[in-house]
Amino acid sequence: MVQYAGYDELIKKICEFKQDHVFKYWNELTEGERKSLLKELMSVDFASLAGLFKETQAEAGIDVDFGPAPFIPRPKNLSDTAWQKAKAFGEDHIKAGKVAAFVVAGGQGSRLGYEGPKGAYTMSPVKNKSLFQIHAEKIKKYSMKYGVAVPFFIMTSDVNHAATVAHFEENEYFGLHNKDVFLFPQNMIPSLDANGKLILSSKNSIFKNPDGHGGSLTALRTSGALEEMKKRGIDTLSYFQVDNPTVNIVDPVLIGYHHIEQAEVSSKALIKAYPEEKVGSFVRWKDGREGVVEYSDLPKEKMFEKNADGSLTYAPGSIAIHLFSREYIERITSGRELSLPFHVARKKIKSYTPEGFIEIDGFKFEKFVFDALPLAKKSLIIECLREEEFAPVKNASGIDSVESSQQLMSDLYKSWVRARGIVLPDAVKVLEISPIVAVAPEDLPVGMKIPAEEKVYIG
Ligand code: UD2
Repeated sequence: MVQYAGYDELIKKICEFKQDHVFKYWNELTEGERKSLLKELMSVDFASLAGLFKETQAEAGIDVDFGPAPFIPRPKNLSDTAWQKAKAFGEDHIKAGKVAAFVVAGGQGSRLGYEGPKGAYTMSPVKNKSLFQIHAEKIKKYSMKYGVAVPFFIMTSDVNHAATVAHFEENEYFGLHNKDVFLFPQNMIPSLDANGKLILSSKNSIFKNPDGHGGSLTALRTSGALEEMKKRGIDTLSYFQVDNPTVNIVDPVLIGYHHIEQAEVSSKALIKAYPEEKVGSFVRWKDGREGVVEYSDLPKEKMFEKNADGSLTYAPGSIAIHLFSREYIERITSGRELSLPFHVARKKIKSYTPEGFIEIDGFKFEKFVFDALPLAKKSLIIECLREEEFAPVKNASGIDSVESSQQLMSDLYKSWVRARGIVLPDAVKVLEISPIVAVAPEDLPVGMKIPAEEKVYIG
């Protein structure tokens, strides 16, 4: 057994949990390296990890005693009284400076073949702006439109924090004041190999993965972000994912409904295009709690279940757009670590050997943000349209790819132009409108001229 003054208890525990292989290279480590390994191991919750590994060996099951959750359908005619009332309420709320934007951006662009923060991936159809630039420019536009700063909270992870900060600094925060942009990393959790052992990522460190977007609620507290919001009088946080360039980040209608209905969490739903679409389903359990069941957990019979009119029973899909009340996050994280369940993903993981890395089978553990939804005293869901708010960039090609996202963006901008009665020359194949010009059709100046070129950027 290795020895190190002051760490006897820890070393004993590591041996008891049969994880002492982490000391394999102990004799080759410098004093500093030994200390850093021990410090890292100090933060590991060995008992919880053992419990998580046990779960990987059992057949995981979820409570399937649920039906579809009710939602507020999007009216055919947007002059609908309730819709307009919500919009007006929401606009006043934004103008009062009570809304902040929050993006979860702890992931890398690996699936796109890009080894950097996913948010720094450049993809807009004409200008090739990064996802972060698109989001930041929208937030700048909201600030201009509503005459108030909309603070931008960005959750990164240890894997990409430094590169994300650099992306914002190099680009001068895309026109935002840096005092209104808050970047903070989420927590990390060790991964395990197929036998439940910690995995070495070097001679003196263990492999960890970000703890999932469900870790964001705890990270908001531990990073001081919640405190900052309170200081600024923010009561509503608009949560979204970094990979969706058409997200309507600050939506007065959703904000209005959220407050009028006194919800703690409000979410956007779109009608699934087909039963197996890779979005979560909104459900209501027998005891009245509402939440989301991920597509991979939805039992097949429910996935394909149909209503009498032939529509899918579980049609409303979650696109990971939520409004959280600040007080709700404060309440559920008041014990500091919000105990949401961990979901297990079987992954190939790079394990250190002195001859180089080898890929092994392992388990990564992640929390999902939507598991916090059932903790809300009141939640609501409103329908939105795919073509207006959902163009995810997940894959290098095919479904939810860069190409499909660019097409959706261009189509959306063209629809804004038409809605405004602006002439769109036939020659225009691809159109991009800078968020600084418009985040909604009504922002476009009537009488605007669009050049008859194949690719047009309005900026
Ligand atoms: C998510 C949803 C799915 C649907 C879809 C819409 C889950 C489990 N699934 O699927 O139901 O709504 O999105 O696009 O939520 N992230 C972090 N830290 C982490 C892990 C993820 O910040 O530790 C961020 C990541 O940068 C990205 C977002 O969370 O912005 C989504 O992550 P994903 O790509 O793993 O989610 P996906 O596409 O499987």
